[in-house]
Amino acid sequence: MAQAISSVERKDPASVALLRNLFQRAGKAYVIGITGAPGAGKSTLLEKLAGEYRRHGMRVGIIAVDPTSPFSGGAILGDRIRMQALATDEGTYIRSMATRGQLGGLAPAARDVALILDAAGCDVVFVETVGVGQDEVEVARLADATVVLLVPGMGDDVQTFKAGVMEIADLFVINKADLPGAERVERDLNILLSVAPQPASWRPAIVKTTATSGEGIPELREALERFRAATEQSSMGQTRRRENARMHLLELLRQSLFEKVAREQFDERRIGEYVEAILARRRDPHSIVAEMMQASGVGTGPE
Ligand SMILES: Nc1nc2c(ncn2[C@@H]2O[C@H](COP(=O)(O)OP(=O)(O)OP(=O)(O)O)[C@@H](O)[C@H]2O)c(=O)[nH]1
Ligand SMILES: [Mg+2]
Repeated sequence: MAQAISSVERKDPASVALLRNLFQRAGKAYVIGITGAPGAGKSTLLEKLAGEYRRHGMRVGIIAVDPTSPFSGGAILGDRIRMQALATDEGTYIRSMATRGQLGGLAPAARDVALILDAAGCDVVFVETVGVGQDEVEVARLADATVVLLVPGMGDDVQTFKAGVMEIADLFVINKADLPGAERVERDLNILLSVAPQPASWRPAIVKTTATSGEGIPELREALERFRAATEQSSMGQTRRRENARMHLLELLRQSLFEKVAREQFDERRIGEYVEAILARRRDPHSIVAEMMQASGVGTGPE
């Protein structure tokens, strides 16, 4: 599995055939995205939740995404330490991925890794992402269910909920429920949900947890299983899977085109020259791009 994942991450030519073969075997796993602010307790929660699924006889895969921002150094090491209890469990597979260097963004690569874990027999695959940017929204598209973690007293009050996060959440977890303020977050969230437009068949569940002690974890698993049952057969689930497949296809196309042109036309020196030409208003960016596209044989070129 490790070799397959590395091959996909490196985009070896052989990985296309590998993914094609694995695609036939995949499609059974329940892919759950977990997102939330840095330090919200995602990894701690995941370790407990994975343990809970293991007790129900499920095999678990975990993809922990390291945003590799200058502010989060050591996140991978941190996850390893936090998930130590799982490290020796034969039914759990943990993999960290770095977003740095992912030309096409995190989501396509994470989806392929999830596919590998799925094909290898994981019943549940968790994808942990830090909720700081576009990645969280993209990861929500690859997941069958998206869990958004909130914590009391960290500026996650309703006033500061990011609009995008409200839209992607299938389930809300209020973690660190042992800290003061959890009730208030729950109350505010309920008010917000009662006014937000929702698909008629599912109002996002709210589960309070204390990841450090494991409190609320069985309830979280049950809520996730209820969501799965509600979406598996429903038209809401169908619509979502269709939309996800469509986004994935378009994303892959976008990425492939970009990589083709980038491989053939990019080098730092040339980009630097273009940038200077744009700054000096000697060239406009649209015609530069059109020129690059034409040189790669994927465009008609500038008028
Ligand atoms: N009091 C309290 N602390 C918690 C709880 N859950 C996690 N923590 C602590 O919060 C800190 C961050 O936990 P992590 O699990 O690393 O959080 P994370 O969201 O994975 O962090 P990043 O991956 O770095 O974004 C750790 O010190 C945990 O022990 C909880 O329910 N209550
Ligand atoms: Mg973490």
